[in-house]
Amino acid sequence: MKILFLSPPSKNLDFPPLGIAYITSFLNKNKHQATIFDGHNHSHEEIISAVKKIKPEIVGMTMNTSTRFEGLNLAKEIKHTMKIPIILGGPHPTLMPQQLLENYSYIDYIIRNEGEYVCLNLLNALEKKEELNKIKGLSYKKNEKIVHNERAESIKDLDMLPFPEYKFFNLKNYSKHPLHPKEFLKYPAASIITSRGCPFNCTFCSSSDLWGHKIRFRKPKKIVDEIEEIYSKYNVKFFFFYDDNFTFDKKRAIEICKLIIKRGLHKKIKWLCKSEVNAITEELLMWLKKAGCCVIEYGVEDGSSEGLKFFKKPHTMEQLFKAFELTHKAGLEIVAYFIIGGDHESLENIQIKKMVIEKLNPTLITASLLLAYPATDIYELGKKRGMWDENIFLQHCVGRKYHFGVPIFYTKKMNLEKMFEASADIDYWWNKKKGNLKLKNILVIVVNLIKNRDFSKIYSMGKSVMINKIKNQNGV
Ligand code: B12
Ligand code: SF4
Repeated sequence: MKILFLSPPSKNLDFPPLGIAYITSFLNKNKHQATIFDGHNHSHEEIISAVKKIKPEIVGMTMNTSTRFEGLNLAKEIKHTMKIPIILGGPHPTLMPQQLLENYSYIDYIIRNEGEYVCLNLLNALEKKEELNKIKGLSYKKNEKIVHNERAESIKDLDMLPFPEYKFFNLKNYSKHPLHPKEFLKYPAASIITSRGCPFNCTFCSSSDLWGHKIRFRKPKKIVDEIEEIYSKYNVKFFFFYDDNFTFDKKRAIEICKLIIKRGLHKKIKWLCKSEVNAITEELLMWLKKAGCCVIEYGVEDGSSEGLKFFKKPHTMEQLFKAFELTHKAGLEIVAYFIIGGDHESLENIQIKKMVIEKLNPTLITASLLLAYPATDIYELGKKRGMWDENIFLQHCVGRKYHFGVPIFYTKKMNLEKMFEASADIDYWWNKKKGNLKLKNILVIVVNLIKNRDFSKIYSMGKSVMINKIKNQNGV
């Protein structure tokens, strides 16, 4: 079948959506005609006119919670003008299939969790006009009733999958990481996923739910083959290993490094990976560095044991300090992610966070507000406290109680205003100190906030800039 994949025209996307790139190459290998229209930097109208020109038999759309309305608006218009079936997949449809099928009549099918085989089975069945009740992982409407078939098994051997199809993306359109190596700024960057899933269960995160609380790995040879292919086909010199936890299996991570070095790629490329601090050892860091890794991103989240417990983080404070000490020693740049909010959060805890940040000394930090994504413990806790119910995701979630279209989890001790202020203040304070706040970056942030109508954050940022300026003038 001729299927076209789309991703909503988001203002907040640094990398091509790998999920639809994986499904596209898998379907094409299995005799369907799959393409992607890269909607990044295109308007709603431009995407619709591209779909009309391509004339697919069916459209597949990836969607997360933040991009749900951009995606739904596109789906609605495509359905009304072209009368073709619409499939949704990705985080939000996987976590909220009932609500989407119940409330948006133009959605025909939802593919939950891992998409490759389920999508293939659906297209084959539609082509042969077969019953859909045996397709595991599929949700759909039958005689006005919504049916959720049982969950599909995870793909056992990820190495069976062809590499994701990059040719439909205009890589130059995607933005650069703030720590992008200067010498590679003129080349495109790309992301790679070397494993799927995460065995942990942090209270704010939906990743482990999406992938089934287990981690599955690809083999080092295939990963390095993929890097070589992207390097030679698209001239990509900076790679992001966007696994939830690239270093979870240290032995495998070191094997990947050794293979990168063996093939001489470490002299041609640089890369970044995400890791949990509890996986870090001196030996591992030595190999990462040797193989061209220049930045490591850690999910720190909080600076107190109480906070780590609230978020069910898999690391201790001791492991945190040790990992940062070793990473500095190895000469890698560090991006540290923090969360503002939670039952432990207070103005005193924010001060503790700041002290911990000074001690850890990361190159760059992001202090995000605690958001309640569907199916997370945080979402359930807020629901229990009467802060919201499932209908919240039917709303656009714009205004001071929301961020990125998702409700903010706040408490009496740490209300919305204090949270916005703390987040803007920490980001500004540390990133200014480390020289990361270039005028261009600030403008990009402000323009994005205006587009997202996040006026509370703009106000808090402005206030934070003023307060810090006054403090500096007074030598505080
Ligand atoms: C890399 C990444 C990013 C990158 C790139 C995103 C991108 N271009 O896709 C960056 C850093 C830009 C990013 C940004 C954000 N991200 Co992000 N990101 C990830 C991460 C770590 C990996 C995504 C990935 O590539 N996976 C690998 C591919 C193969 O999997 P996949 O995309 O899920 O696709 C599979 C299935 O979902 C399904 N599928 C997907 N789409 C479709 C479509 C159809 C039609 C079908 C049939 C099937 C299907 O089949 C695919 C193959 O099996 C995930 C966590 C995770 N491990 O999944 C979070 C994750 C997706 N991100 C998340 C969030 C919240 C965000 C942000 C909103 C964060 C923020 N506050 O700014 C933004 C939103 C950006 C945007 N506009 O989409 C959440 C989503 C939660 C939710 N309920 O929506 C996740 C799950 C992380 C989490 N901890 O909860 N992200
Ligand atoms: S935050 Fe990281 S460690 Fe925790 S569940 Fe999500 S992916 Fe796993």
